[in-house]
Amino acid sequence: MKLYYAPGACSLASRISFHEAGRPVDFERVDIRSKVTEAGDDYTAINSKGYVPMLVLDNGETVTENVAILALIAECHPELGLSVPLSRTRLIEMLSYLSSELHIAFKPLWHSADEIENAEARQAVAERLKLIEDQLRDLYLFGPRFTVADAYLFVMLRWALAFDMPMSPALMAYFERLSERPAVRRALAEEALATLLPQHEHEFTIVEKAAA
Ligand SMILES: N[C@@H](CCC(=O)N[C@@H](CS)C(=O)NCC(=O)O)C(=O)O
Repeated sequence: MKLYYAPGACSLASRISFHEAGRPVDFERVDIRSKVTEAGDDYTAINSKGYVPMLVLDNGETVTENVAILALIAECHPELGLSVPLSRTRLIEMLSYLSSELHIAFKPLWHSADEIENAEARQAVAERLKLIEDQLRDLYLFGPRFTVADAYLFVMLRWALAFDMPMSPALMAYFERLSERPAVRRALAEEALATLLPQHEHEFTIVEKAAA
C-alpha cells in the first residue's frame, strides 16, 4: 500500500494509524501547492481531487477522504477501532465530526488573510474542541484504548497549538499523552515535525504551514 501525504497535513493521521497497527506502508510526499509528487509526477493525474491523503491499495484501488481511509484502517486492524454496541457507527460519527466540523473550521486560518474571518474560524474551532473535550473518556476519545479517531484529533490539536489557540488542561494532557506514543513520535520524525509541546520551542515552519 502507498499513502500520498504532505508533512503535517491531515494525512499524518493515517501515517500514525498505520504505525500504531504495525503495518508497513510506502509513503510518497506531495507538494500540495504545486501538485507535484516526490517522484516528480503530476498529482492531479494520480488523484483528481488534488488533495491528500490518498491511499493506494495493493490491488491498485485507491481510497481518498480521511474518514474513509481511517475507517478502513480500523476495519483491517480492529484493535484501532471500537468494541462497543454500534462500534462502526460510533467511529464514523466521530470521524465525520472531526472532518466535516473541526477540520473544515480551520480552513480560513490556512487560506485567508481576513481578520474577521480568522477570528470567526478561531471561535468555531474553539467551540468544536470544547464539545470534543466534553466527550473525552478516560485516556482517549473512546476510553482507555487509542483508536484511529485519536490520530485525527491529534493532528487537529497540533494545528490548534500551531495557531496559538488556547487549550484546556484536559485537552493539553490528552495531546501530551498522544505525543508520547511511539507511533506518533515516529510519524512526526518521519515528517520532520516538532511535537509542539509547550516545553518545546515553536518550530512550526512555513514549509509546514504550506502543508495544509
Ligand atoms: N475532504 C478531504 C480534505 C483533505 C484536505 O483538506 N487535505 C488538505 C491537507 S490537510 C490538502 O491536501 N489541501 C490541498 C488542496 O486542497 O489543494 C479529506 O477529508 O480527506
